[in-house]
Amino acid sequence: MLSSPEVLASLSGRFTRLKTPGVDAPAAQRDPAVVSRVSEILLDIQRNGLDAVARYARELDRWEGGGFELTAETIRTSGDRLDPALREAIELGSERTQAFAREQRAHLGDFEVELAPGLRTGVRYVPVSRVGAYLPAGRFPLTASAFMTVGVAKAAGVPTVVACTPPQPSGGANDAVVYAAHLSGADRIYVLGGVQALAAMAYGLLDELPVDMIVGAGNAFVAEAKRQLFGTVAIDLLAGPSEVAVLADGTADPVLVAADLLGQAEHGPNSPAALVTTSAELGAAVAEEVERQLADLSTAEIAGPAWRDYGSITIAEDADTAIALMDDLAPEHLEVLTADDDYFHDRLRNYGSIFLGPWSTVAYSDKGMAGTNHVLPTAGGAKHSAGLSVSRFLKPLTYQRIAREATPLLAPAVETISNSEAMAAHAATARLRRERL
Ligand code: HSO
Ligand code: ZN
Repeated sequence: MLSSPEVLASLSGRFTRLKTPGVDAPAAQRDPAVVSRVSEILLDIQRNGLDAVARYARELDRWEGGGFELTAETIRTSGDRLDPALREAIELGSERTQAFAREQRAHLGDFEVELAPGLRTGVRYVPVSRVGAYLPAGRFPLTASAFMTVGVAKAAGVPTVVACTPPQPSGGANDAVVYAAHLSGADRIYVLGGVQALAAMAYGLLDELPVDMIVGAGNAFVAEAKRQLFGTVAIDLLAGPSEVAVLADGTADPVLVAADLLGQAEHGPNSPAALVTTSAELGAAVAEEVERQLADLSTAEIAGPAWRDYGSITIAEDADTAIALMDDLAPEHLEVLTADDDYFHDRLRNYGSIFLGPWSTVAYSDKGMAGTNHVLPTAGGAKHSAGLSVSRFLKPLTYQRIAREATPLLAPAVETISNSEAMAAHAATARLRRERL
């Protein structure tokens, strides 16, 4: 979440910084050691198949089991091993996320239009056939990721969705993640992590066929594996550290603003959090409040360095300057806490997902309770892309039904263009039809 120097220069004099990030270099480029290690593993697995997958699972994840697929019994009983309140929350989040995805699906309509007499063209939305979801379960298991990937793919109508989740130190899979994947409709779940999991899904080593698309977040190795597998399979997006930005005016409550900044800074020591405000008083109050809250936050050893190194507070001269600064940051999550949230909602263009008003907080979406997807573009990706949603699993396939009577409208122009390009065979396909009239 970096500002571009050109945009900052164009806004010069219209904002001041109350807190600048402690490190000014952009987040590290891809680590060459990670890049080469991942390509080594992928090549090995491509050549040596499941044996290599099992070897990496043993070496990297201390996997001692036989096969990787969870039994129907383990999956069915995963919910029973959870605290009842957690179980209920997972049920709620899974249902809410699918409800939103089904609604979005309903708004993506097939259509057919007659563009000219005898020329009918249309679109049919057809789901991808096979999707592989990676469900991380490291320090933070992100239970809701299953709703966002498996559940939304199922809502799109994807016939086969398989999920991989890494083994826990105790040996098996994380029960909450398994229960979430199960409720979301996973057809098979494998206890397999890291690059080997992605390779196994992409190369079709786990069951009969390779998947067409891999979705879901993971560590730097998983992200790099997705990047290298892109082309062999489709991917959702390459997510970097989670980000939050808050756009607030003097009406916002500094306690909530500070809490919401720390709410995502907790993801990792390089998670950016930015406040852009039209009120210098609010800016100062938030700066103080963040320190106060950090003092008794159990994850302060992560959120503290994140705020120190990647946190910022910017005072904008007016609402439109704040909007321009925010559109340049293009944050993954954007909260708007102002007296007129609609003014900002109508004008802001670059963000992964927006949260309007003091009662809308990012964690509601993160945990699946808002229904919206939490797989969102980071690192400025929101300038050109949207997050994962049901539409990503659907291919808008076009078709055309062209009747004889449309030939005079189409053929001569196609011949003219083809001949001008010296594409004789193309021209012939049109000419032959014209001659048959
Ligand atoms: N903020 C993450 C998702 C998440 N956070 C889940 C906590 N749980 C990416 O949007
Ligand atoms: Zn989060």
